[in-house]
Amino acid sequence: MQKRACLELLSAGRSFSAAAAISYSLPSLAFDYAELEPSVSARIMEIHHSKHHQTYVTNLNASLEKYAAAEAKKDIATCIALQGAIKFNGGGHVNHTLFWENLAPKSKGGGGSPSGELGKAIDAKWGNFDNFKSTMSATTAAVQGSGWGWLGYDPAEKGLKIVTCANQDPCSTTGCVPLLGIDVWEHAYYLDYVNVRPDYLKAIWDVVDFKTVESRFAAATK
Ligand code: MN3
Repeated sequence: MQKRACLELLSAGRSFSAAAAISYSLPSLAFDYAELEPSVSARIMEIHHSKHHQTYVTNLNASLEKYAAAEAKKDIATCIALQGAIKFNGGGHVNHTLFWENLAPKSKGGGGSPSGELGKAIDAKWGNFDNFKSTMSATTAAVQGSGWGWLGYDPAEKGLKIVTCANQDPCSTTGCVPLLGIDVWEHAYYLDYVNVRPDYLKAIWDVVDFKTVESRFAAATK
């Protein structure tokens, strides 16, 4: 990955330090860990945010530091070797940052339905909101192994799309702008739902914040 593309990819939560490497930090949440219950337990939220997401941030920063050192030495072999770690941990950071922002407790706007232009676009593509939800849940449930389901906006086709990504590949690798992400790594649901991923994918809609999804759609289509 070219460094420039890498920087564009990793636009979330970035700050510049005196060193050549860029450092990222764990974003704070707009709600308490327990506030997404019963859809997502406080225990899952705490581990998911403070352990899993933190680890992606820590490993991303370490990889970028090594990358900057290798680049300064014109050590292209090391730069190439680091690209997998940058994609995985950078994707993990970008994906989780988007995910937390598109979740909210019911008391703070979670569990609503899309309105405005997004609501119209969803109805035009899937007939109605319930059909969209069941289609996205089914598509996301079918991810093999660890990955993500996304509602994305495809600028080439000027339309909405449901896409899935393996591991921590960001939605942008599909050519779509991410609007709504659902994490289906086992760490996102196993403590609450054990092996029944579809039950998690039913309950998650009660804490999706469509105001965030609408503003992402507006930004992508303007
Ligand atoms: Mn996760």
